[in-house]
Amino acid sequence: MQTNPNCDIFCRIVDNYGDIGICWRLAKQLSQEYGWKTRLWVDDLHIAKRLIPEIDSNVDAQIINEIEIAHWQENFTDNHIPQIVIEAFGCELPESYIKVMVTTQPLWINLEYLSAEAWVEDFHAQPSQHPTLPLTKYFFFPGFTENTGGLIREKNLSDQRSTFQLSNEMQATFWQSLNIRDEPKTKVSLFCYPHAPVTKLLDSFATSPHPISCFVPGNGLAPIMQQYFDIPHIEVGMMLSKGALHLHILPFLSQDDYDRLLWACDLNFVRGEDSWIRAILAAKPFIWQPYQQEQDAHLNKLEAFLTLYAKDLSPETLEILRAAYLAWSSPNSDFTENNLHNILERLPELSSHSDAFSTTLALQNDLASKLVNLYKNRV
Ligand code: TRH
Repeated sequence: MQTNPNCDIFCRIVDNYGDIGICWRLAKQLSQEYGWKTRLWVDDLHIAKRLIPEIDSNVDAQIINEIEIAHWQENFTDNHIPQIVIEAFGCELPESYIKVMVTTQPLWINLEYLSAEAWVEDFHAQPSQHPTLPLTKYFFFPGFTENTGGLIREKNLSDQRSTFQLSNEMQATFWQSLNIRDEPKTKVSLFCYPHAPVTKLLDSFATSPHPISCFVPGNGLAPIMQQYFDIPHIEVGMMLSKGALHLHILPFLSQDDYDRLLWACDLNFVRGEDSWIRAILAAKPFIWQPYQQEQDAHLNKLEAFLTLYAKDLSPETLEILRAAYLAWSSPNSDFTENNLHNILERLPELSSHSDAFSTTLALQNDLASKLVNLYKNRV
């Protein structure tokens, strides 16, 4: 009988939370659903602790949720090579480790960033020979079609999400846990890069014909909020009002609570990669701000996603959505009241569209199961 394989995931935290957010989510799924003995190498335990609060940042090796979290430091000496090695986002494995890999020949995966661009299908799962050593690395591209690596999606996610969305009691408990009184306002969550036209969005909320509750988790936008409301400091738990806008400052939530926030809101502003995927899987309307890239390459990603996501929308709604996405994410963008108010008017159509899109995606195999199959086909 075959025993469950060991797997190392290497994560270098470039900036923000997406790298560790994705690696931690994948590590949990491989361990919990497939029994893989997973070790997660992270170079910055302090940032990782934001997402994994159980981490003791003074400890170089610790077990959390049956996953070993190991501190990846400059003087890397470990030479226990598992059956599967996942290098997240081309983070470059330690040289000493690669040399030992030559002897043991693990399945070496380079996990790439998500994109809806068509070329992804051609590059997914393609091998690449190491330039000097007898080693092969496979490029694993997440994506939205069956010919890509799929999306990270836990087995019970859809069920958990729909149970929560159908239960007034579960939602009430969630809002209570955040000390928020659940009122009949349009609920919007806001997670974005600070260079987004946040002030214009807040103005659009303030002039909305319907009251808006806006929830801002984490402190990334605190300086903007401070200036906008002209107050000396921002604290978790504050509720700030202007016109139709009621803005709630939330703590940085656990990944599970952040999911619940996305499930409970009527519209979600998300960014980067992992919050984007979670918003798609929340089956609610969302506006995505891609991670800014040189020469505006992120706008190609944005267009590719819109083409795929919005193809079944009515032409008017597609135009409204596209205008809002571009206004939110283009450099020097001019996000206007109309952008927001048009979206709010179309929420019912966008909502059933998002629901249908996430249902279609749920029929595809998820990223972890595709990884596991790649491994199984090799042994
Ligand atoms: O933090 P990000 O901007 O990460 C980015 C992207 O991944 C980008 O592609 C990459 O190149 C760059 O990092 C280096 O956004 P992202 O991907 O949405 O990751 C945020 C993570 O934080 C995600 O796992 C959700 C989690 N999160 C919480 O757990 N609690 C919270 O309250 C919030 C707001 C987020």
